[in-house]
Amino acid sequence: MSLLTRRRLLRRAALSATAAGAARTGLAGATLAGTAAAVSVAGCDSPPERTTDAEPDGGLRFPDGFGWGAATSAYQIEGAAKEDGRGESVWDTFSHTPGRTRNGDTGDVAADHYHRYAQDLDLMRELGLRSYRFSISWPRIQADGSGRPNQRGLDFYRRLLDGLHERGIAPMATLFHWDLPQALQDDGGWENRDTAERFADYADAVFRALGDRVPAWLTINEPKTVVQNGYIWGHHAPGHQDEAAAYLVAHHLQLAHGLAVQALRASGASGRIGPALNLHPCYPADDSAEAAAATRLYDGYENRLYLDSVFTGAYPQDVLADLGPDSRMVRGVRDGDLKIISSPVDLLAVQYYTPIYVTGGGGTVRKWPTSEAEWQQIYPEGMYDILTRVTRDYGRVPITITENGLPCPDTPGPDGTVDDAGRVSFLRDHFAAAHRAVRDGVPLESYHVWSLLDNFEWAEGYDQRWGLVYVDYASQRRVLKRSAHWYREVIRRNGL
Ligand code: GCO
Repeated sequence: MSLLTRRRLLRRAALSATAAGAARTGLAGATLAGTAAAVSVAGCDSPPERTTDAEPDGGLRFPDGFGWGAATSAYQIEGAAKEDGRGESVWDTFSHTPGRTRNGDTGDVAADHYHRYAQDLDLMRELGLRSYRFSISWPRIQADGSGRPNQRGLDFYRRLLDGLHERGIAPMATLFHWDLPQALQDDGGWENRDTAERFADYADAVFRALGDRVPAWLTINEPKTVVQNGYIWGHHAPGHQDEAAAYLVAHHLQLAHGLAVQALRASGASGRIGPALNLHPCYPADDSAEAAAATRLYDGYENRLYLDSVFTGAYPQDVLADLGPDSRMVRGVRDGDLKIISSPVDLLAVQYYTPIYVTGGGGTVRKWPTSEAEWQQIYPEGMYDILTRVTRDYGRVPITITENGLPCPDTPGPDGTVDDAGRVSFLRDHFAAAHRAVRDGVPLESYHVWSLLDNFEWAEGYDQRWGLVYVDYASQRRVLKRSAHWYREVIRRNGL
């Protein structure tokens, strides 16, 4: 791996480790070593411009039938970790490993959605959601990642899907949101090319069982996060720090995506399908030629590695050159792989949280205040930039936003309400940026706020609250936050 890349990754690891450390020790607003300036936690305490959110302003109308929605994932909300034949996932192993998650939190119970899904479906109807993006737990369908599907697991998702249809809410199902069956990890996980084949078999089983109920499928949630957090920095499952393996994992995740697309077509199921990518607009931190060059390569690792392979059938040459011909990734690509990966898709799921500012040395600096999540700079303009860039560079593939949101220190007041005014401001600004992109020709179909419910935020456990709906984990009581009431009005008016 080139010196630039190594320096970049090591610096990001240091920044990330500092951030994780800062977050873990509650120094969430701390000045991080090496950043350009002190950052403060914002986005949650900035009051909305208007005195009331009950009636969003007029003026910004979205296209008729726009798919206002919310998103979740199986391991983060379901709980019932050992129920009805569910097998172990890498996140069960990781969260039960001392020191891996904040306070030792696990997804054993989470928001108990497996048992409370009917109540949560009613909440979605109360909000007026048009669309709901969730994920299917692979170990609930195949306990060990292969073989005959678990009927009780399939039955849970049938009940959930039927409940969505009964309430007029369109389902969008993610096949893989990081909960790889542990048995497959024991066989090498995503470093093992066979796992991509196992994923295709699992996808086929799900398409055949549920394909008549699901109009939109997403294949792999955020392959980049599995690569970076799971294999470079190690603070996500499986917790490896192996840069050489990381980009071979990227290739196998992309291959799994392509094989699942082909499996859907072969199954005869009628739904649409596409990837779910967290895309970070990358900007030079200064106007030097070095920063421009470093930003280009950074964008290659952050965005083009995943977009180019799916939409152009080739990995970006600058990234391949930077990795080197002897890298495990380059050596792992076989003839025909990129043709599989670039099997035509019907939609692209974009997940936008933060921009990245790149220095001439290939490091990163912070330019905007962050949310409670130290890695999240609050920059609504980045939503406009990434949406218009994708349409400009990759054509008019229909786009759905499947994640956008922020964590806030939400606590119920004396009257029991949860006043997350900052989340209202954040969402309003990002909706407005998305509206500008639509006005400028981006074929945006829907927008899923992350997240419907407060949930298990991976290594941060339950300390970060991202939901429109507050979850009291002791009682599992749900409380609609101010942002949920505001969002309901946005949906009713189809705009701001
Ligand atoms: C991700 C995941 C979600 C996270 C959310 C907040 O994008 O990392 O898809 O599971 O919980 O993004 O970090």
